[in-house]
Amino acid sequence: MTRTEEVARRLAEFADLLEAKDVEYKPRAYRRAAESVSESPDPVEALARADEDRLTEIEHVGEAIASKIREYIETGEIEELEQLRSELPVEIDALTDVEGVGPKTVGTLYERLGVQTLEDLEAAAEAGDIRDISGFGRKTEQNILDGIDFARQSQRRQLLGAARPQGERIREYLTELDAVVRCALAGSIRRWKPTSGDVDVLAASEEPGTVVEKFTDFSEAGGVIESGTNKASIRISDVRVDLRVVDPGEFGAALQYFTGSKQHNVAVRNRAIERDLKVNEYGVFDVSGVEEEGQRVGRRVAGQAESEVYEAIGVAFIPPELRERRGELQAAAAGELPALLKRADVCGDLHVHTDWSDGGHAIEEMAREAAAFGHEYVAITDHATGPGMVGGTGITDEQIREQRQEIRAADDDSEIDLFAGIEANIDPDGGISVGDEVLAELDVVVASPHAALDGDGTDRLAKAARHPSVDIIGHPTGRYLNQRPGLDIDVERLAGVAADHGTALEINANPRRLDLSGQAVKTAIEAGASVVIDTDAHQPANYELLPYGVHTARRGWAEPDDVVNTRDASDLRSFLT
Ligand code: DGT
Ligand code: CA
Ligand code: CA
Ligand code: ZN
Repeated sequence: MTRTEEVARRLAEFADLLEAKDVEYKPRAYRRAAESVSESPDPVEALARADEDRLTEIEHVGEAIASKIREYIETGEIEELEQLRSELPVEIDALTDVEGVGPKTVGTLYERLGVQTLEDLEAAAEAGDIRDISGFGRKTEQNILDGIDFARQSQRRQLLGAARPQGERIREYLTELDAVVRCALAGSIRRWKPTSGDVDVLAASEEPGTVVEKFTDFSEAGGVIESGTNKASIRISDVRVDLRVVDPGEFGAALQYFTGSKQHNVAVRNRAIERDLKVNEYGVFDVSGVEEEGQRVGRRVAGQAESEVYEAIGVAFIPPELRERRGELQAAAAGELPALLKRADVCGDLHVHTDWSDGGHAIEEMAREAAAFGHEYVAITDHATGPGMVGGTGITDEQIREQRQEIRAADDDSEIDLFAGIEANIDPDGGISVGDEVLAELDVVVASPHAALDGDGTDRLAKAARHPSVDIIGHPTGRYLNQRPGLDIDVERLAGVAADHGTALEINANPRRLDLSGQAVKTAIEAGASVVIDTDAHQPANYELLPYGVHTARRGWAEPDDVVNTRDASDLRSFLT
């Protein structure tokens, strides 16, 4: 962890502990400062050591917080934080990982029941002690128990958003080596699956020993799990990375094999067998009339390039995102694979937050950065007030009108088109948290569920999709990967309603969400609905999350026409009206 990350983490802990102690306002100030620090392009120690202290140049860092940062850099601790920790000796990160348990709950549970750890929490819930605290009740207690289970179960799989960047760094490092002819990611991260058990990397080389050695020497490696002649596994942070080194002439076959999924590979092998071919990680072999057994027997018909494997079995190349055995082989054989969406097809982002709600930056800045990112338009969609919006982060109907004026003014000065929007809440009964007249004045209305995220949500979301002003259903299930499963949805039925009412279903590109999932996207598109890929940016750096949305759309077999924000600005306006 860099110094800057350490500081950001401590400021966030500060915020949690203050909130647990029911302190007002300050938690939000610390949380915003933590976010700005983590995005700071300059390391904090450099800013602190400049001739003139430059810490307060970081957004949301005032003199009070700057002095805490300075104290940390100079002494390695922050006295006030130590004090808070001793007053509230709880494992705040572990406890707040449980869905439905926020800092305030942690504070109450410590005060009333002495809960300090996840084990304490589980014991208290199982003993039925939590239901007796006012404001909690039986249902909350049960939710906490479910949340603990879910948090534990999920800990084994990494988010794509964490695993993929690790994989990319390893791939770059290996690609630079003289001994490496080719290198690629494989396994579930190459298929852009939302979570993965490990990171699989494949390298082609004539000198596997050298490559394995360099791999286990990688500076970020936190330990070597195993190491052999042509494969090894290391740990980087919490991620397991598996490397296999193969002969360059067999790289394509190995890449096809190790990309999976296992189910897809079974289908490939079965098709091969019908054609007297044998497919394995070493190649594709014509085994007609061959009696002997072995890995490389028969006449080799493919090996070096991955595309040859598909060619050999008489089908078109199947992009990795489709290899989930959802009919891709039949489609490829019939020449009916979709012409998949590409990143360059996406023209803008329709779900973006600013400092009007819980984003960290002004409208003008989010617009400017969207232009710099290459977008043709962006919709400003801050949170409206409503249930589920903790800490008063949402804006009122009156403020929505004020903000609309500001967006229009910013649009006049902007290089790209700005749409005035809102992210409204979908209430448990499907109602929208903003007045109809106000909604009707906006260009883009994203309606999203933020609270009461259990049980079947189909009717609730379908009702929102029917609302004449709603354009997009945001992060439809409300899931947080590894944290909460979100609403159950009959996607086919919801998509039917959405299609009838010209409402798009969102693919939220945030790697914590990836909501809708690829599979749901496929169902939605087949039912006639359109999707939209949004980053839900709360800061400019979040625009970079777009690929996670694009590849999720590809996992859902999306073509450019299925995706609303592949339209240019004027075409989009006609969709929005
Ligand atoms: P993960 O890591 O759980 O997210 O999922 P994958 O798909 O990355 O699975 P992993 O890492 O166990 O193996 C990578 C690929 O290697 C897998 O997608 C297909 C191939 N593979 C591994 N073991 C087997 C096997 O026993 N049979 C077959 N057919 N393929 C395998
Ligand atoms: Ca894997
Ligand atoms: Ca693996
Ligand atoms: Zn949002």
